[in-house]
Amino acid sequence: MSIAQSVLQGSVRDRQIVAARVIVTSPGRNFVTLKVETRSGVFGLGDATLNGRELAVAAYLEHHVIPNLIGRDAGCIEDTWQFLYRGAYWRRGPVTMTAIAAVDVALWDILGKMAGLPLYRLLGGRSREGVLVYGHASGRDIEEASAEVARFVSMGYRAVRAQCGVPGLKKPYGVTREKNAYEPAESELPAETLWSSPAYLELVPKLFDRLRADHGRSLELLHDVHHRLAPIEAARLARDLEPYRLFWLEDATPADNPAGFELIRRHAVTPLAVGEVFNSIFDCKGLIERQLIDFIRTSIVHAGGVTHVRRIADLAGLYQVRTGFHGATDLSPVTMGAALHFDTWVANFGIQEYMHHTEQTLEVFPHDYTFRDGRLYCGESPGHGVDIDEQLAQRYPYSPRQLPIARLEDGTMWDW
Ligand code: GCO
Ligand code: MG
Repeated sequence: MSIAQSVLQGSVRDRQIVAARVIVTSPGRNFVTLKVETRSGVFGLGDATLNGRELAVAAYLEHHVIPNLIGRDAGCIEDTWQFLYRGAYWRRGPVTMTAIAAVDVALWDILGKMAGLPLYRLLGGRSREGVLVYGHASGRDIEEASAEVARFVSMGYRAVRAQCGVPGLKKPYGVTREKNAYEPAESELPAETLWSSPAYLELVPKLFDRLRADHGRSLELLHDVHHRLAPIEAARLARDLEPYRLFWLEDATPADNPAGFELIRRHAVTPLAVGEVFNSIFDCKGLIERQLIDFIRTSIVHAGGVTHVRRIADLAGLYQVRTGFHGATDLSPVTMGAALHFDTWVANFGIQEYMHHTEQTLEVFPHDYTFRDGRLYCGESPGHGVDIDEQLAQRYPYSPRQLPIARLEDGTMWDW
């Protein structure tokens, strides 16, 4: 029986996709959500948010994906994934892979709801009780950053990412203005920031020297370079940070050329994390197989959903590379919900990034995950456990915003 025929029979008929739509909402920041509905009335949600490029994914879904979904069997998750990936002819890229992810996560959500099982059980069951997360502490200077780390420790965090202002550089990456989560995409046109690698390289070892002195050896500390350094500079920083035993140093250099990481490896044993901007297993493959990284950050929302990221995690597992999914606030609670189920199941779990969403966002996305003692716990409700309040969502119309750019002091464009 062909797939087209099978959707018309028995319970398969209940699983037939009868509607799908894109919901764009901006409760403090933009989110794009795909809602897929079946004939039985069961629906699934997938996140399709690509920060600063939201409407590209919304249009891709509306014009090029949704028409293909109507009439399909929502239970054919693998076939739908292959259809959207191979069938487009134009493969990969963040827009395509985010759109595919939204469909994939929505279909896993439907499968869970129809089976009456939480997503982690569909994947293979629980490997751990709770999911270790890291929060974001930052300060305009070292003093303030250390006080913020203390605040995270007092909230129960066992792992904290620390970022700090660099003297002379305006709008440093990762430093919040208030005690809210860092939201870089703040204006319609990109904000201009200033960068200096020498000034940064002087400062960061001092920051971690102070953090170890103030907070002891057992707290897990992380840091994000945000793709700013040349490989040999990244190697120097990774070596300078060795005494402070980081959990990881993230995006130490742009990964466009994976061989750059060989230079870092040659000089330092600081663990390396990469991959939040990756969107397929082919971006990850070289770094993993050559054992140039320790944590892979590629997330469900930007890399084709659960179906594809599961393959990335399995490949990583062969080389003892662990997961450390991207979890900034521009990934919606839908992604957080799905990621926590994945993290609860996956054998080679490392850590999960957790930037707390604003209360406004959390109201729009009712969810059943909870934070306790430095860990997040996924809920037991069927599917991924995150919903959307569509009426409330309507009250927050899309607001155009782009990510900042960075320039050197002489005006040269740099990596933000
Ligand atoms: C992180 C990231 C974010 C990104 C943001 C871009 O490690 O959390 O680097 O801060 O900059 O997700 O949209
Ligand atoms: Mg990052």
